[in-house]
Amino acid sequence: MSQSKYEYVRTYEESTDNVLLKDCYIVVRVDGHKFHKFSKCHDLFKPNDKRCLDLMNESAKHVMRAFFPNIVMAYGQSDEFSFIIRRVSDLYKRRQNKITSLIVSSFSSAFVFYWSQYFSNQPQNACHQSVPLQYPPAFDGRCILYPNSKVVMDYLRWLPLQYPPAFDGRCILYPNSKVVMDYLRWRQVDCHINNLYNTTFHALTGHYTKYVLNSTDNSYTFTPNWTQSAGADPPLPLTPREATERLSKTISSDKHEILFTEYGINYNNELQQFKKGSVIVLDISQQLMQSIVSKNKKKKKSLDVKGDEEDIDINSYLSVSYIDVIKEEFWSQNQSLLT
Ligand SMILES: Nc1nc2c(ncn2[C@@H]2O[C@H](COP(=O)(O)OP(=O)(O)OP(=O)(O)O)[C@@H](O)[C@H]2O)c(=O)[nH]1
Ligand SMILES: [Mg+2]
Repeated sequence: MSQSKYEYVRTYEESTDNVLLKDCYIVVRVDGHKFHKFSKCHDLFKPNDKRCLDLMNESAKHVMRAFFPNIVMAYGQSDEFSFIIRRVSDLYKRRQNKITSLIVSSFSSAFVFYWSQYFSNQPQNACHQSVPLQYPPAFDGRCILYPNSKVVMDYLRWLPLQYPPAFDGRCILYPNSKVVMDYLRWRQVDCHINNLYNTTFHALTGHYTKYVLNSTDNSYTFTPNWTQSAGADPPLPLTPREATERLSKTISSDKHEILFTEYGINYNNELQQFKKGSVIVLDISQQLMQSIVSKNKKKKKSLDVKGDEEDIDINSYLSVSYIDVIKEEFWSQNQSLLT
């Protein structure tokens, strides 16, 4: 094919298309852009909205399926998710731009795609059809009878996206498994510190949402603004400024004490998902990995691009838990993860 005279501009791309150093773990972290505003606009429950955190997990699982089997683990809390890519991965020939941009965009579109499953009981797309107006609209009113509180709650949970959310992304290289473990410990400590602060802050301001989990079927009930009705004589809610001032010189044990003595909240009973964040592991045996590698070799495909894994139910290899990754125990039980 003959080349146009403008073809030379392509050479300029090479200088910014970094190839990531071999034999290092690649970590890509996505983070919600201005999620403070996003959560306010969508009236998310404080300090944690389980619907949003579950949606983040669903979006992360989509990314792990899309790049199967390159991402061995993911960790998420608040509006962020970190993806750990195998040390020996040759995903997109380790081109940084390609890897970061694809992970961020897959995550963002999954977040929008699955939104209605978590924030609505309406069929997909029902709330997003936009049809040009043909004539001035009129509104009717309707009265609906619901037989029980579950259906009323489902109705109230119906919440269309108000605007397209965005996520930023960054890519970091780590030279060995110890630093990757410390990276994940760093994110989990951050989750713990922020969650304890936010839980106490929103208790003080009266906006704390209490969740009760039914561990037999994983269903849950929740009560927004719970502290306003806590006990017979609940403390008066503070303004955000007063709450910030009250917490300014407190240490961790002070916050536990405020929660327990003033509101009857035992922080230890908060959902593990809120206290620890979400850990998603690709639990795939070396044997299965080997068979995928050899199958792809036969088809002259490398591990970098997802092969024909239609026969594999990838979801069955993805496990979500709210486990401690700071202690050694997790790592000794998952020794093959960071090989
Ligand atoms: N109410 C509520 N807010 C949440 C929840 N998860 C995340 N957020 C909000 O998301 C913010 C995430 O923090 P940051 O990433 O530091 O802040 P940001 O506003 O996203 O700013 P940038 O990341 O710099 O764009 C928190 O401060 C909360 O305001 C949730 O479950 N409920
Ligand atoms: Mg953010």
